[in-house]
Amino acid sequence: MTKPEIIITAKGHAGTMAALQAEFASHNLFEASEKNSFFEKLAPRVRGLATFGPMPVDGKLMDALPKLEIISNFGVGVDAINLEDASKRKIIVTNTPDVLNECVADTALALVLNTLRKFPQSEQHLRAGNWASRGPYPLTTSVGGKVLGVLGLGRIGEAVAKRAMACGMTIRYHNRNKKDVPYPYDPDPATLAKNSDVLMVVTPGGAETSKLVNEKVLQALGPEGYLVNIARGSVVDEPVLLRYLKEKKIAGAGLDVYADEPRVPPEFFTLENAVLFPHVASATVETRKAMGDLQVENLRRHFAGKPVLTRVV
Ligand code: 8YV
Repeated sequence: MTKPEIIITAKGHAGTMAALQAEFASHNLFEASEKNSFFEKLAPRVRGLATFGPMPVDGKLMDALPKLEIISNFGVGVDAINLEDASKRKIIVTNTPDVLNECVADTALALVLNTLRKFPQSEQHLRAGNWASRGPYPLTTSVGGKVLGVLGLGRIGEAVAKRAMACGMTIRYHNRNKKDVPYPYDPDPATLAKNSDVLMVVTPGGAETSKLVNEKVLQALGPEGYLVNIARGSVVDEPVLLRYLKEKKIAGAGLDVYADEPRVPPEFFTLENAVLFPHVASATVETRKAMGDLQVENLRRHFAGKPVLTRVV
């Protein structure tokens, strides 16, 4: 039986790449010297797209592949894929939810701890020889007793809340719709920010949440408040955040995501009140394998005529 043909948009985790290449007749977009002729040549045959990373997948790209049946994304966030365009063309879109919840929540908690307690900065103090020459690192602020405001209390948000409570934090949240959970609900992001010590952004990306954390929200968070973002850079107004950090209009920020990854505005690098991770939330061998397995399984099932496991549209 001939293998279904797919395009792989970017180089992913080695095990996933090996599985995709073994099971499907795969073509690597990231190795193509000329993208237009690459698509033209494959257009009559390609039935699947395995997507990795932030490359936009829009109607124009879908039209360039008229036989496309499925887009299988590596990652829970599908903000780079135009879902409306896919749905209009009856193209299935799948993602990799749940398998990454625990690792992403671990990263969120690490950012809370590191941002409030300034562990990376204090380590830097030691490495620079300042402990012996200048004395102990300045005191920081406790995590226990603080209020964590979760903006986007989904499956990942719940896993973050559980961890934060183990550290003695109390939880509040805002979602578009109130949920049946034991945490107090705030009606909008600014109210949540006002009522929280740490605002934790866990919403999906995309047009609906673009710059949801704007100047009004950061102002409400105030000079004693901290922002942590493990969602998407697009959810926060980045230039405003940068200004608020520089001017100490908020106390600090812990970021795993940025507006234009992997480019991070260099002004961030000089800020003593920011902890910056390079989008590593799900980046463990175990979780990336589980994400890849799910991505491959969705393609496998689709081409075997079975329903996919994690369909978005
Ligand atoms: C990955 C993510 O870093 O799942 C997501 O939406 O942002 C991360 O888990 C990303 O998918 C890697 O391509």
